[in-house]
Amino acid sequence: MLAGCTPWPPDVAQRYREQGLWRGETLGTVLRDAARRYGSDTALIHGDRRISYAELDTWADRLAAGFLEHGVRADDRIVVQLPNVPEFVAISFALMRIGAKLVFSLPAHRETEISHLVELSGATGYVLPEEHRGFDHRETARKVLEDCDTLRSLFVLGAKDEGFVTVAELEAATADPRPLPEPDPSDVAFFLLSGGTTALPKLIPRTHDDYVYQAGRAAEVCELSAADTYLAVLPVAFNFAYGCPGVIGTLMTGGTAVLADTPNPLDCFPLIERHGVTVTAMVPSIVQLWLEAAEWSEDDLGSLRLLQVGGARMLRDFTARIAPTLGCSLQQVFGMAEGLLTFSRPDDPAESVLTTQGRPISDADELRIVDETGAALPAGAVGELITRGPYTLRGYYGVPEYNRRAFTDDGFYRTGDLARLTEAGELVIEGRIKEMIIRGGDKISAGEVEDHLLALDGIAAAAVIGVADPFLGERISAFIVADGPQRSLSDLKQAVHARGVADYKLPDAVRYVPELPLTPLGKVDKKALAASAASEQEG
Ligand code: OOB
Repeated sequence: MLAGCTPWPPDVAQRYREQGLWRGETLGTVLRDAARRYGSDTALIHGDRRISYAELDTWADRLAAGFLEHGVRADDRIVVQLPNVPEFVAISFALMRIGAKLVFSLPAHRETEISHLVELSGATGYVLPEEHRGFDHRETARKVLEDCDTLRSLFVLGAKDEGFVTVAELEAATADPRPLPEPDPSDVAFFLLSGGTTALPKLIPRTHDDYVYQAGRAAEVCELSAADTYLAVLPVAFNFAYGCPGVIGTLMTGGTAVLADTPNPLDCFPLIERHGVTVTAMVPSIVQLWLEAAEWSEDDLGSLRLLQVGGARMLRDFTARIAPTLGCSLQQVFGMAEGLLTFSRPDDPAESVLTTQGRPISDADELRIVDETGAALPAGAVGELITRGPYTLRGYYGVPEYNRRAFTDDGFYRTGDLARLTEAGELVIEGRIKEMIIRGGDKISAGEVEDHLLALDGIAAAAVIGVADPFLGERISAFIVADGPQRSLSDLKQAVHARGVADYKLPDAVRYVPELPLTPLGKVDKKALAASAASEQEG
């Protein structure tokens, strides 16, 4: 495995292989096999473009030759920042076939994030779009090239420009007829970014073995087949849309992946009707938009059979609206770029689907709920979720000090999520440990206060954060999007109090906002809320 990454212990790896979980296949061969089986079937759709399995396969080979010709080698780290376009998929397979390690960056990333990723990974190359949503990424690329010593090559999807190799130039390379040396399936295929809300992202090494297993297993649980059409609503660089089962799982089962430019229902609903989309995945804030749009939209969503929703907490009132409004089954998903996935299953009891995040996708996933001392808690008790398994990382890239805190001695990843397990083994996420507000010594889960606020009439959305306070250490600050009359702070406190809640959990301050700030992935951006609370305090 690439230096700086933490391999699974040899006996564990051997067990995963013996159990047939790790198949010893690279993602590059997975596409090769799919092209053999599904040849002329449509693999990808974007706008008016349709790309067959066979075309995608040879395209990836041509691009691989192009990258080699332009100096990319096995083990080079390459930051890839592309929107949802077929080139994203072809380029990712091309680099994986060479054995180069992709670092998936999001379209919303700017100079700070890209420099950080290049430095953290020691990247030698950066693949970018010329322009995306009105932003010229070439400017960023030039600055990053100047600032980061390791970076040598800039690859642009767009017109020829000084200092850039275009994707068209890569495609024009003549493939060496000799087959490329096959990368080691147990080695890193790419790096995903941690969704850390407090710091810049860390790099999560994902191996061919672990990711082929994850995407394939996720596809099985979703009962994907060649008859399915998956709509990539979220950025494909996001684990959820890439391989849970996402685009990779769809390609493994012979289906078609449609790439959406935005998650907006105005873009997505017509795609569902036009291509007969059967499955898609999104975060709750996008579902909210879809539910509103479905009320008036005339697009036919009848083909949709499964909607995967995950990434942030949802209340039962909300989950209960999804299936009836969109006319498909809801699947709750708890996931993380680090690995572990839990899905509710099509045949789970209706109430479980509405109120739990389902069960792990693999029997080999190990989940424990532990207290502050690390002692395991019984079913029903809330504590920190820790996990290990065949597709959950054993260490972030190049941060040994941090890894000592983020993992237990026996290799469990400390998720930082507060959760409980039901008697039936379903996971229920209750909040984030780091979103624990410590107010005058009392510990309060932000999620719990948010749930109480959301249960009141006239509140469409609520986010709660801790704000530094000279007397209490922290006080509870609530940001509310109202869809009814706004309550004064004292009325709000009374209303929450009337729900039978301890006084120390009542908000100390409330601010009404037109909407909550969201991260690029559509989760509430608590960092932005904290910054706005801090600037108000100063002012
Ligand atoms: C997904 O991945 P990340 O890496 O962006 O974020 C992971 C974190 C989890 O640790 C948890 O705090 C939160 O997001 N989360 C949820 C959740 N699913 C994820 N919190 C409550 N309920 C859920 N259902 O967000 C992600 C990756 C793959 C599939 C789905 C989501």
